[in-house]
Amino acid sequence: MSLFSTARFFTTVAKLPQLPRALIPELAFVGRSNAGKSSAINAICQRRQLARASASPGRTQALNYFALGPEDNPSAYLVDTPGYGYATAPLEIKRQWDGLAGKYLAKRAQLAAVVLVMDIRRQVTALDETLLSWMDPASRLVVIATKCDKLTKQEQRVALKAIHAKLELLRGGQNFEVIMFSADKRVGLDTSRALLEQIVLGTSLEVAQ
Ligand SMILES: Nc1nc2c(ncn2[C@@H]2O[C@H](COP(=O)(O)OP(=O)(O)O)[C@@H](O)[C@H]2O)c(=O)[nH]1
Ligand SMILES: [Mg+2]
Repeated sequence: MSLFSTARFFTTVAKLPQLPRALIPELAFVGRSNAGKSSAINAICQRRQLARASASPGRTQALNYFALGPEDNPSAYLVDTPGYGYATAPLEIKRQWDGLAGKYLAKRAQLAAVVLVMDIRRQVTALDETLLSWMDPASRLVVIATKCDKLTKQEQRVALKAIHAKLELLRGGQNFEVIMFSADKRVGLDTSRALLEQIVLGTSLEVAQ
């Protein structure tokens, strides 16, 4: 059984001081609105409605925590961050994102990996770049290039190559993996689960600060 099939809602964090104190590794899922983040989380966790369908731009910005592993002793948290980049989002929403999710990504010691969900057809956008610039460059980055069912095999190869090239530039060639994915056609699910599980198991927080 996959670690991810044990996922259950744990808590919602609307302000940084509410972040859980436990030294449990966290996998933060980020992505621009409509990239396919909720669908990817639901597919990986084999749940239809764990991460709810697209929130409206006006909705409160919050981090949603899901616990993974044994009921009384979770081995990891999956953290769903608000989608960013609504064309119509008011400045106030953008500030909230930067202030909560942005600070969380930059500072959270428990962060084992950032999982960036992107539409394989849109590539690494300027917004993704901003987000990557907040991340500690030493943190693991897993890119889920989703909706690959929308491309032919040849187009997939070209798109993956371009994503790799861009990330190598942005990250100095280090510490990232790209997984081709489709929630609809169930591509990359096992690869994602295996890699993320391995990252969680390999994260020791006793030495983290
Ligand atoms: N073709 C295709 N569509 C997808 C896939 N994943 C998500 N979508 C669609 O993309 C839209 C946004 O998905 P959602 O998961 O809500 O994105 P979020 O805003 O990033 O959470 C929805 O209409 C989904 O049905 C996929 O793998 N393939
Ligand atoms: Mg969503």
